[in-house]
Amino acid sequence: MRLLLSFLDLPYERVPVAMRDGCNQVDEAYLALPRGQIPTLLDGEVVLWGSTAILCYLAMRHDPDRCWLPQDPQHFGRVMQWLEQAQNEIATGLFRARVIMKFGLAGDLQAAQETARLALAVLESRLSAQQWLAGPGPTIADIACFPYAALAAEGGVEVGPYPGVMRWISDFHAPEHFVGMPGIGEGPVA
Ligand SMILES: N[C@@H](CCC(=O)N[C@@H](CS)C(=O)NCC(=O)O)C(=O)O
Repeated sequence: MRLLLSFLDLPYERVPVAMRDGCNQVDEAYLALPRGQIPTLLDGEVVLWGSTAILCYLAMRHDPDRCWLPQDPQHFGRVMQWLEQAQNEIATGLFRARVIMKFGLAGDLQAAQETARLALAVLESRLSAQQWLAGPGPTIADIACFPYAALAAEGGVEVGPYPGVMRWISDFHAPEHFVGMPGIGEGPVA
C-alpha cells in the first residue's frame, strides 16, 4: 500500500498501531474502525480494510493513466489473478511462515514453508519468462505479491532457487519512488 501511494506520489499519514504479537491488535482506537485490521485506509469519507480492496481503490481513484490497474480485459483479468494469488498461497505460505518465525505467531511452520515454496514456484512460472506479473509494466499485482516474496527469508524460505523471482525483486527497486520497508532495502539494487 505504501509502495503504491509512493509510486502515485500521493501524500499520506502513517498511523502507528500498537501490536501484541505481530498480528493481534491491541490498539483500542484502531479496533474501533470497521474490522480493525491492518491495513486500513481512511481517505476522506472512505474507510477501507483489506489490501486488495485498498490497492484497487487507490489505482482507480488516483491513477488517471490506468497503468497500475489496466482496464483492457486481458490485463485486468491477469491483475485480478495475481491479486487472488496474493490472498492464497502467498498469504497462507510466505506471509504465514514469516509471522510464525518473526513474530512468534502460533501455526504449523513446516506446512507454511511448503506452501510458501509453492507460491514462489507459481510466481517463477510467470517471472522466468516475463518481467512483470500482469503485463508489460508493473501493476498492483506486482505490488500485492512483491513484499512477501522479498521477505521470504524471514520465514525461513530461500528465494535463490527461483531466479525469475530474484530478478523481479531486484527490478522492483528501479522504478522512481520505490520505497523500502524493514528487510527490503531502499533505492535501486546494485
Ligand atoms: N487478507 C488481509 C490480511 C490482513 C491481516 O492479516 N492483517 C493482520 C496484520 S498482520 C491483522 O490486522 N490481523 C488482526 C485481525 O485480523 O484482527 C489483507 O491482505 O489485508
